[in-house]
This record gives sequence, structure tokens and C-alpha cells, in this order.
Amino acid sequence: MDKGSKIFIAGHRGMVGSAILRKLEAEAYTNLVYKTSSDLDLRNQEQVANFFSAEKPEYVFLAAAKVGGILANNTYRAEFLYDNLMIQNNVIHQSYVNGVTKLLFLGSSCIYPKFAEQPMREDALLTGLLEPTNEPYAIAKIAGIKMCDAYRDQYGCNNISAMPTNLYGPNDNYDLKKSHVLPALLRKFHEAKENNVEQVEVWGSGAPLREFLHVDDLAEACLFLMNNYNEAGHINVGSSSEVSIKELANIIKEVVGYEGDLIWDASKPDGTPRKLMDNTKINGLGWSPKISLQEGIKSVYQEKFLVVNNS
Ligand code: GFB
Repeated sequence: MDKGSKIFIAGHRGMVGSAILRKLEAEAYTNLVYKTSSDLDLRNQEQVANFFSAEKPEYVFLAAAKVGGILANNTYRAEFLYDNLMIQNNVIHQSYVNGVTKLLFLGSSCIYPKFAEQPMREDALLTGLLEPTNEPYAIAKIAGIKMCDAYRDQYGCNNISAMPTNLYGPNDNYDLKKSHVLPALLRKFHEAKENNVEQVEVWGSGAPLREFLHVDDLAEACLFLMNNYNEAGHINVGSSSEVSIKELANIIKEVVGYEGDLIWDASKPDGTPRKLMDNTKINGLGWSPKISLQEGIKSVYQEKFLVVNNS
């Protein structure tokens, strides 16, 4: 991409899209195009066709998606399938129709089988059954990968697919029913500390292992891939460091300075026992993350909850 290339960021207000927008602005890309979902409903075929024919972007970061934690995925199964399929079908197809130079599609590590060999290499895809709680979302994202590759095969589209691990960072979702574990625990421990509540409920057993990546590291990886990766097939983007949910809870408890007790709600699902990605491929291309989990959690907590009065 040149600094003046016309770049469309689909989903620019979400955690991933806003991180990509920040990164592009920081790197002095000056010709950025983005629309709010009220101005452009990416699920609407006609609106997306009209947008692409009018704007003719050269590069597309497809970061728009319906996302959420384990409970949201398992509650809104139809929406996770329909919304994500509609968004990606419209954007990938109209990128082809309007001669986009290159498109980057974003998925998630949940595309891999529940019991895939760990760490999970890219070739583990479709080798086993998916985690039931997020199967609709995972199938939508697998369809997106396959659509990117099919349009490359038949029409020569330079579509690439990046599969990030569990993400956290600015503009995350803190709704306790819809969010992922890291923002949920930050909020729970912060509010318990502020309100002198003696115990905090944490879901599941605490045994599952999760890999985490700060969204600013992901944004840098997306820019790196857009400028350096031109192959079919998806590529993992992870930190290669994992913690158990119990360890994560204790890290967050310490960062927040909460001194109460944790109670584990076994009625809530654990989900996939482990989903550590093998990041050899992207590391081999020259990218690796910079933000450690400890420092990332501290910076997110300070930015979100410790509002410094600058007046
Ligand atoms: O982050 P999370 O919702 O999604 O849950 P997944 C991770 C683990 O944290 C689960 C536990 O074992 C949860 O039971 N957990 C403990 C909590 N306390 C909480 C809490 O207060 N809130 C939440 N949300 N979890 C998602 C997929 O799976 O990973 C998505 O459902 C996507 O589709 C995302 O792929 C990256 O990591 O289990």
C-alpha cells in the first residue's frame, strides 16, 4: 500500500477496526474510508454494492463482524451465523466486482476443532468437530476463509485471511453478558473493589487455557500482512503465550488491587479447554507481538477505569 492508497476499514468503530484505523493514521496513510453501521449496513447487499461502486477502495480491511464471548455466542447463535455471513459475503463479493487490489479478512482462533493438537497449526482446520458454544460463529468464519480462497482461485483476487487469538484492548466490549473474559473480569474486579463487595463470581472451572494478544499488536500484524503476505489460506496471529482462566483472574485481581474472594460458577460453560495457536508461519515472515499480557492488562485497566482528571 502507498500512503495515498484508498483504504476501506470495515468495522472501524469496533475494537479491531479502531486499532487498525489508529495504526494506519499513525503510519501516515492519508486516504482512509470508513462508515458507521447506521450509514452503511454491511449486511445489506444493495447498500454495500452502492458504497463500493461509489468509493472504489483499493485496499479493504474486513474487521466488521458480530463478535462476543462464550455466552453471547451460545445465546445469539442465529445472529452470529447470519450477520457474519451477510457482512463477509457482501464485502468480499463487492471487493471483487469493483476491482479491489487486496482484501484482508479477519476470523478467530475458534475456527479450529475443539480438540485440535496444540499448538494449532493452520492445517488443523476442518480436521475435527468444533466447540459447540461458538460453532455458528466458527462456521461463518470458516466460510469467509473459503470464500476468500475461492475468489482467489476463480477470479484472481488477492484476498488474505488472518486468524487472531483472543484479543483485548481499547474499545473492547464490557457488557458482562456479551463480553470476553478479560474485559469482564477487569470490570467485575474494579466494581467489586469500588463497592467493597467481598467476592467476585468467575465463570466455569478456571481450568481452560487461553492465549491473549493486545489489539494494537494485531493491528500491526494486519498492516504487516497487507504489505507482505499474498498467499491463499489463512495465517495465525497470536502471542504464543497462554494462561489458565484462574491465572488470568489472579493477574487481573492483582492489577486492580482487589482483595476479596473469587467464587467459581460451574453452571457457566468452560468452552474449548485450550486453543493455543502455532504462530510459526507469521513469525517466520518477520512479525511478532510486542505487548506482554501483564503490561497490556495494566494499560487497558488504567485507560478504561482510572480516569485521570486532567483539569
Ligand atoms: O473469553 P470467553 O468468553 O470466550 O471465555 P472463549 C473464555 C473462558 O473464560 C471460558 C471463562 O472458559 C469462560 O467460562 N470466564 C470466566 C468468563 N469468567 C468469565 C466472564 O465473566 N465472562 C466471560 N465471557 N468468560 C470465544 C468464542 O471463546 O473466543 C468467540 O466464543 C471468539 O467466538 C473468541 O472466538 C475469541 O475464548 O471461550
